[in-house]
This record gives sequence, structure tokens and C-alpha cells, in this order.
Amino acid sequence: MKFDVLTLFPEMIEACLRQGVLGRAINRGLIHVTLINIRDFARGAHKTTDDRPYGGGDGMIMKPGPICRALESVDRVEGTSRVILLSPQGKRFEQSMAWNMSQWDQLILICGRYDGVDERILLAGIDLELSVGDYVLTGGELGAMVVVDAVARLIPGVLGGERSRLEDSFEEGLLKYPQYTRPRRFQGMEVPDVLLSGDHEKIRLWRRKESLRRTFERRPDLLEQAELTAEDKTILSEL
Ligand code: 4GX
Repeated sequence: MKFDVLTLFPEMIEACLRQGVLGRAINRGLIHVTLINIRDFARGAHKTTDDRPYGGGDGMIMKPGPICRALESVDRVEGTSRVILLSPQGKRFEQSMAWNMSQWDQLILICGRYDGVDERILLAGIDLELSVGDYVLTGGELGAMVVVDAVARLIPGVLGGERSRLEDSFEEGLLKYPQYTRPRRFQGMEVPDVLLSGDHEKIRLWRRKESLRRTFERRPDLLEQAELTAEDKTILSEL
């Protein structure tokens, strides 16, 4: 899988990509990331990438030319290749989209800065506008990293144990149950007995119940979409 990130701050992305699971995935050739500095496609002595908005107002807008030329410079790989703009106006990114994208061959991510990009870029070269959440960032870079990270970990081999990909929070539309490791007693708090019992069926039931409880208490909106078994519904009615 190939990721191309168009940004004015490639160093920001580079630092993230070197770490942990993503760093290893790149070193092992499981994913490929190319960083493209939009500034390299700016013209004139000042290499400006932004300008004042037509119609007035404060704030600056990214000029269409540099982004457009940067986009044209990207090698499009065979197969499914899509151009994504990170923007608060986009469709909200969620786990189901990450799964779809993990099947694609190339994701080209454009990171905007300032108050946005010239609308004509949107009409010309962009397949999808994505928002990572309802808050305002100083640029699309952190959003692009969110997308690269969430998609890359779904690619076979990127995570060590293949189970964790599927078992994670949201994969069944529920929040994760509470988890513990050693020591058994920490600041006066004990690990729940059931987890030390060795009774796998009891443990499974306890975890499921705690998942349902947390989801019910913290994110009841998720329950509407979750795939619930008859057992789940019984547990929920008791909660
Ligand atoms: N999820 N921002 C992008 C500038 C901008 C605005 C409009 C293109 C179009 C954000 C988010 C986000 C702030 C990144 C504004 N670029 N991106 N930037 N939330 O808040 O993705």
C-alpha cells in the first residue's frame, strides 16, 4: 500500500512515521510513504503558497496552483488510487472507512494550512474530503497521520499478532473492556478475581458485559449500530 502526503510541513509527518508500528512497517516494506513538499511547487522569488481571499476577510487561502502541480507530480499506482483532502468540512472518518481504504492501493492525502484551500482544487482533483473530528486543527498534517495510522495497522503483517486487528475497540462496535497486567495489587487496587480464575468462559462473559456496560454508559450512540447477540441483549437489559 502506498501513501503520498502533500504538505507544507513534511518533517512533522516524517517524525511520526519513524516510530513504533509504522516505522517497522515501512522498514519491512509493508507500506510505502512519500512526502511531497507543496512549497517545492510554488513559484516566484517568495514561493508563496497562500493568498488573500476574494471578497475580503482575514485569514489566508492556499493557492490552487502549487497544490495542483504537487498532485500532478505524484506517481499514480495501478489499481485503486484516491485523493483525500483533510478538512473540517469533510465526511467524518471512522473505522469502517479505514477498513475500506486498507483495500486500496494508493492514498494521496492533502494537508491544508491557513483558512483552507481554493474551492477549485476540490472540484478538480479531489475524490474525498475527510474530517478526523469536529474540532479545528492548525493544519491537515495530524489528520493525515490519523488516517495513515488507522489504515496502515489494518494491512496484513503490520501488527504483529493478527488477532489484535480485529479484536480492537470499535471492531464489534463496542468499547473495550477494562484490562489489567501485573502487579496484582496496585495502589490498593486489586485485579478482578474472575481474570485470575482461569475459567475462560467466565472471563469471556465478564469482558463482554464490561464492554457493553462501558458502551452503554459512555457511548450509547454506538449501541444502535453494534451487532448484538441475544446474550448481549439480556446483559444490556440487566444493566
Ligand atoms: N479534520 N483542519 C485543515 C485547513 C483547511 C480547511 C479547509 C482544507 C480545507 C481538520 C479536521 C482540521 C483545520 C485541517 C483547517 N484545509 N482536518 N485546515 N478537523 O481541523 O481534518
